[in-house]
Amino acid sequence: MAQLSLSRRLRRTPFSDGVEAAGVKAYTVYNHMLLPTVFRSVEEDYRHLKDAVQVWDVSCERQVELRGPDAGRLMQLLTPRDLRSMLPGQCYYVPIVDETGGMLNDPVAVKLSEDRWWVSIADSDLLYWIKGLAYGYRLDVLVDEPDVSPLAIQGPKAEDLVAAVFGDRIRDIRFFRFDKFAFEGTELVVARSGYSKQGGFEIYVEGSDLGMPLWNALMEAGKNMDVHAGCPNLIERVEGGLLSYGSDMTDDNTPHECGLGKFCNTQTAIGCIGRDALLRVASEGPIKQIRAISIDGDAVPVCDRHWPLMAKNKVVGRISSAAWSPDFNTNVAVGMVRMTHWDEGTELTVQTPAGPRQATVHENFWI
Ligand code: THG
Repeated sequence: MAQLSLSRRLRRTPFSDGVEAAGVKAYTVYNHMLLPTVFRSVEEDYRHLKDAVQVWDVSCERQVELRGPDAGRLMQLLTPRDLRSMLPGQCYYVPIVDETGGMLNDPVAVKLSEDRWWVSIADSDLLYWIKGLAYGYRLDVLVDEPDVSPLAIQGPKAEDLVAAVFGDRIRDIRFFRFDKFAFEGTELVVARSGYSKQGGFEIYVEGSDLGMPLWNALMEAGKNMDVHAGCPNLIERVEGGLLSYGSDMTDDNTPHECGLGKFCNTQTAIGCIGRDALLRVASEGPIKQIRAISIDGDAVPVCDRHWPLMAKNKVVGRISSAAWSPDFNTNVAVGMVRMTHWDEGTELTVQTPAGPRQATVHENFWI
């Protein structure tokens, strides 16, 4: 396999020295930044994530900061999720849509105060859309990308590790809430969240200089907990049904097609740019939707293009992510399936690069 050429365009992170010292074996590029994908092997990393605790360099989850009197109004322009009841200290998973109802991103919104928000983005250049809206609507708000880099602590021992560094008060943080905790004299936002179903925290590291000291403190405190550097794990996130923007959905999809209807309150999200378009699709319901799919046979190859899903000789959907699951002893996958074939138990054929395989549609993911 060829190598990935590095340059200043492909950004390093405040934790890159630690990631390299931990023996990173592969990266992907996400928001023009390095994102580790493998340390020992995808399967070993998976086992360790489910059994112990990992420290993840997810700096590539860049923050778009909205600051000023119109920050809340701008935030509601972006999403069909009703934000009126959201309080400072809360995080919301928010679909972001354009004027056609197409998904532009699926970030975590962090409400720091009434007039200050962070939008913790997935892999698309959302900054320019938000800046354009702020300018076009002549809003009194500053929009930029601050020097904030999330570091995730994930796994069953995550709470013990984070408590060892920040103190027992960390245990009081509820899911998708945050509080502030001091590290070397700087107050940092620490939330109970993260891109795994194993539980854990995300530390929003403000100021790159703090990166390696914090990385080292966590590694030192976790020595007796089998802590290791890790990263979002393909197998675990497919088992858990965590979607990947750009892979599982694009601006061609509505939130309803992505199964994100539960994060939309389109009727009451007054202001949302895509509201009229989404009210139309929400009334009828989508005609295709993301589903969990199991694929029979031995381990499938990496899914780096759509794999057609067939019923008889007709294409009725496509697979977008797939991996062998040791715990479920089958290939787990994410796919978009037409309404006529999306019911639980529907049997289809998937055309993989390793040949045709039998596949089964499920209404729920594995975790
Ligand atoms: N954390 C932060 N920023 C992020 C991600 C993250 N930015 C990029 C990417 N991940 C955005 N996508 C997601 C997808 C899923 C979730 C979070 C961000 C997620 N979903 C939970 C679930 O589906 O079970 C919970 C959602 C809820 O109940 O509100 O956590 O991971 N900072």
